[in-house]
Amino acid sequence: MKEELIKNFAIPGNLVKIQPITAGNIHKTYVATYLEEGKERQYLMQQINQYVFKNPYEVMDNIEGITKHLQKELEKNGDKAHQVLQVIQTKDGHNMYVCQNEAGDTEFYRVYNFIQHGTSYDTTQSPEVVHSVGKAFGNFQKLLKEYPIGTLAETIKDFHHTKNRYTNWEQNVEKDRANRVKTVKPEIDFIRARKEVCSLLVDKLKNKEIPYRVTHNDTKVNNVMLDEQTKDFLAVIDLDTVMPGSGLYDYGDGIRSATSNAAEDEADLSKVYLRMDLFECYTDGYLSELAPYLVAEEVRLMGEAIRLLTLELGMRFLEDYINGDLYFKCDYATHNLDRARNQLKLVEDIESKMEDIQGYIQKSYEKYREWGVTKK
Ligand code: GN1
Ligand code: MG
Repeated sequence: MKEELIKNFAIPGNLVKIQPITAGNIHKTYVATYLEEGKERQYLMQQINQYVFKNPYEVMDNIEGITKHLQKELEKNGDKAHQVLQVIQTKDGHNMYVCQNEAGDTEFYRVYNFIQHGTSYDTTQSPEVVHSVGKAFGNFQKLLKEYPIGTLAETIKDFHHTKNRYTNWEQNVEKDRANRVKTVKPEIDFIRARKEVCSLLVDKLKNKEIPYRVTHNDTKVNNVMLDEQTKDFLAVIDLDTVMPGSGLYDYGDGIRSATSNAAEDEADLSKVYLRMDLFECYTDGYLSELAPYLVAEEVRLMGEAIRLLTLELGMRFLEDYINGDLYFKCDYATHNLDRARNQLKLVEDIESKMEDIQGYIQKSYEKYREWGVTKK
């Protein structure tokens, strides 16, 4: 079945095998191996999750535009060290294959090249890796700073609109669809006590105190491919949520993901805290690429953004648990609850370290801003 599907794409050589893999929380993903002139090459086929992405056409048009721009930037800079995700076209020249399944529902498939010599990490304790991941996302935003932002579709409406997310979350607590609210009272109280925090970045954007930028919006550590040997970054992947947003979403979510001491679903909360050493590595990597392009208000809000984005995800996991696990893929009954508790514990820890966090950001920013200016 999947063999038949991938044959609709213009991939050179012969298909050797295609296998499902567990990657990400959203799409169904398969790795296909092709033999081309004696060499094996791998490709990634994904079935787009339509519960999450209501308009796959917009998703793929965004991604095609972004990847072409990134490719041009690399060529312009003579950059041979980095790669860009490539959208493989179908044999009849489309960026997706659209078909009907047996039940008569429409399905959408896309294929990407596999980043050569690349590896990614779901969690890491390596300072080198964390520095490279920070650098990768800083570089991504830098390369897209001239991209015509108005041409990008909003692939998930109000994705990081934490204020609206809070309102929806309250409504879902009220509905209590899966009859689970009674089991999560302390978590609900924790989030309610932080209601005001949820408005911070959306209000700043609205008042034009910080600019809209082309942002990735899902800066998880495993969304960067690194060189297996050197651990330098090769490419940023998972471009479904590239949209207009605040650069602070990317920084906050990146620190949340890359610098926690434990996996996102670790249930032993004593292991969950922000590692200051890793936080410093990520921040240096990020600002070494981006510092000269940031406005002062963005820098001032970076620490708060870490707290906000972590709170937002904690709220999303809890909401999905309350709703009966409709959005995130789950491996067991309380998976979303463990994820939510994990993120809320991280919020608490970030709050206790906020002064040191923002102090370091300021220091690192001063260093790389000077560096950026003198280097030009
Ligand atoms: C999802 O697809 P993946 O696993 O990279 C989610 C992110 C969450 C993340 C948490 C489109 O990302 O927003 O931060 O899970 N993506 C979407 O693990 O909702
Ligand atoms: Mg991903």
